[in-house]
Amino acid sequence: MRTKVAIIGAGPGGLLLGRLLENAGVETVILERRSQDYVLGRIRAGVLEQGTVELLDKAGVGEKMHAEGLVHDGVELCFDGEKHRFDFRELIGRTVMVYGQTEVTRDLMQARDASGAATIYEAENVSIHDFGGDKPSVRYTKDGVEHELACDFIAGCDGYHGVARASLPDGALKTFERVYPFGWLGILVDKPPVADELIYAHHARGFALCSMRSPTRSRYYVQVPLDEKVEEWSDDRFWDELRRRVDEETADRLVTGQSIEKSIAPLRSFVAEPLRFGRLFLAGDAAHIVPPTGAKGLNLAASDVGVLAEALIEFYIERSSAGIDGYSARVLSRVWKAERFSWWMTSILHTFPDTDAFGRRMQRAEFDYLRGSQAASRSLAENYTGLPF
Ligand code: RFL
Ligand code: PHB
Repeated sequence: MRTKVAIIGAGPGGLLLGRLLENAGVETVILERRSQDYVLGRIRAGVLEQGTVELLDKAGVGEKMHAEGLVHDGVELCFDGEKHRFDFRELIGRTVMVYGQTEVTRDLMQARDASGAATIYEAENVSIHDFGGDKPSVRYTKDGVEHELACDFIAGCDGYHGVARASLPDGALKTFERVYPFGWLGILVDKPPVADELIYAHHARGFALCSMRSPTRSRYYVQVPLDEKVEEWSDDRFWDELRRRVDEETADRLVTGQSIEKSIAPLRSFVAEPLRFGRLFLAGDAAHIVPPTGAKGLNLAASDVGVLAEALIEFYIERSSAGIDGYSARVLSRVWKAERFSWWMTSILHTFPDTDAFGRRMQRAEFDYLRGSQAASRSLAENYTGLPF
């Protein structure tokens, strides 16, 4: 089998890249280790930057998102029970869209299925070869049969634990990492959200987030120590803990119910450099990880593949390598700014085991400065709604 671009991973990054390339007439094959249902069963991101919304529109998969997604003009930050609303529309004239990663992924999968482009789910033992030369290839096993896919380029959109980054020779990559000493315990529940907008809460007991997927489905998170076991968190224990961390009015308004999903995600900052090796590109979580506090992970995956698609289309249509040569530097400059914002949001909103009294006052001073300063509020709004692509 032969294709132009072999894409590893059918997460939002790989699927969006496939869609943008197919729209420009560049043939792709996507290889995904898991089944379609497994990919759709992962509950992850919920907030799309305006630029991501525009890219999904450009890809021709925005219809359902505009019909069902919730446009949010702002968010609330709550510090030890005191709340302040940041109105992004008023501050900088931009908004975000609440529309789940599951829905984005489903829309992209449906568009791909309808177009007839090849996606091989449950592809085992995927391995990548000869990407240093002109004739790269990908090998995989499907239903016990080994296959080889010859291609012009390989796009590693296979997430943090994928095969693409792991296949690079020692010393090819420089990596930067920070592992945080806590995780997020998240639950999904079929009850109306507690508020119209997201509430990010700092409390001495730990961070909490009130989010949503729709007017009838809510998503809540609380910060927990890394060694916490999800089995030890009954729904009642979760609701009690959440109530303690938010302001009184929110606690009183909370509509609780039986969770339909409950899981713990560790928090990490990670960047690999560079993101291109001959004919192999890394994009999305394969290239970098942000802690979820800034809601940037999915958005970065989208902006990476937006740049990569442009570069590959330029190669095929204009016969120019300028885009692929500049891919790594262009993407990394935006990635580092999103890393900074996610790290900063994490630093001010979480309770760190080693934070002393001075450190807590610094967190408080950050909050007071943010809510009192138009300049600081605009900076928050600019970063949260997404820096330019
Ligand atoms: P994905 O989604 O991990 O997809 C990678 C795909 O590659 C497959 N794969 C392989 N396929 C073939 N062979 C192999 N050897 C393979 N190894 C892996 C995997 O099965 C998978 O299907 O990466 P992608 O496309 O780069 O997308 C990244 C996003 O998923 C991620 O950044 C976000 O979910 C992060 N994130 C959030 N991002 C936001 O922008 N806004 C948010 O509000 C937000 N909230 C979150 C989040 C992530 C969370 N968790 C669970 C980490 C909230 C949470 C709790
Ligand atoms: C979510 O709804 O899952 C969500 C929202 C905002 C974040 C992280 C996760 O910052």
